[in-house]
Amino acid sequence: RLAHIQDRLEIVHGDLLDQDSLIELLREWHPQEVYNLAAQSFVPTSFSQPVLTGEVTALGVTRLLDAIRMVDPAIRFYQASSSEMFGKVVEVPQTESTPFYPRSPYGVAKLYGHWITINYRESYDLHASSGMLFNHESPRRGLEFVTRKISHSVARIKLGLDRELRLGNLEAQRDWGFAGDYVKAMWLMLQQDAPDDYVVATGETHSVREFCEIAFDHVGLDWQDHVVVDERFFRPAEVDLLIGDPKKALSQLGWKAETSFDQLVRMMVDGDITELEGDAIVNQPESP
Ligand code: F7E
Repeated sequence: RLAHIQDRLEIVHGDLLDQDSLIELLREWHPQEVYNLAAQSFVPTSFSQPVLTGEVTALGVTRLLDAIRMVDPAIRFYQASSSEMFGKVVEVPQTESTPFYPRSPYGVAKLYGHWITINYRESYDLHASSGMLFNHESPRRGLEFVTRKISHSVARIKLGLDRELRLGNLEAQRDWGFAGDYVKAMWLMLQQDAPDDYVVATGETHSVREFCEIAFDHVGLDWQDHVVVDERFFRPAEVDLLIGDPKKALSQLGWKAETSFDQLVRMMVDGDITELEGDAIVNQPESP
């Protein structure tokens, strides 16, 4: 997923399970800013691999923060906290002061990461901020997440490569935004004089069903002719409704989401159609 910018990047190895590798990286590269976006981030996998999820997504944050404390406490740190920490929501919409109620081992692990970031900020005076990001999507999203699963399947069905799309809970509601907008908020957090925690969201919520409707409609198809509900994709505990209140990000960072829900859905479907058409051209047999 980095292929489009790989010639402008230097990729080096580090492992959130191996603190020495993190210390080595910081010593060798002297970064001024560190963005921790690494995690076991797929919620269903966190139910089947809860301990691994805790090691990476929770304790991994401590390893990285502690490496920063040891090597150079002036490094500015961003932690990718998640709306999954709000889980079975106790307040609508969710703000920076809404109490947490995670509903998966992933949500629990992210909550640990969130609090250890605050603890290191308060204990060692680190410039450590966390962004409580609501779902952020793009054509580069992994195929296991529902938005990309839908957009990819819509493109395959449109191109005659498939006929049906099997999904779980169509009634789940999420505050979906465009990842390209959200990374600006992350960067802005580290440019502030003081570290802080922010909700990053659009302030709108939509169901999986609505996502399907718009995605199929965009290519002239009716979602009801293709979507099949399959119990295999239901979760042991579900997060039914998320909607963030991004007021603080607007007032303190001057940030707001620029991409609408409709634009996001259409961008993802178009991205998959272009990619699949490209594959079809590449895979065409050579003419004799
Ligand atoms: O599910 C429902 C599913 O897997 C969204 C991660 O980036 O955002 C993401 O977590 C909803 C859930 O994302 C299928 O039950 C229905 O209610 O796309 P998702 P997520 O679990 O919300 C947060 C902010 C993160 O931090 C996470 O790392 O869609 N759903 N049918 C389905 N979900 C999937 N994956 N597949 C289905 O077939």
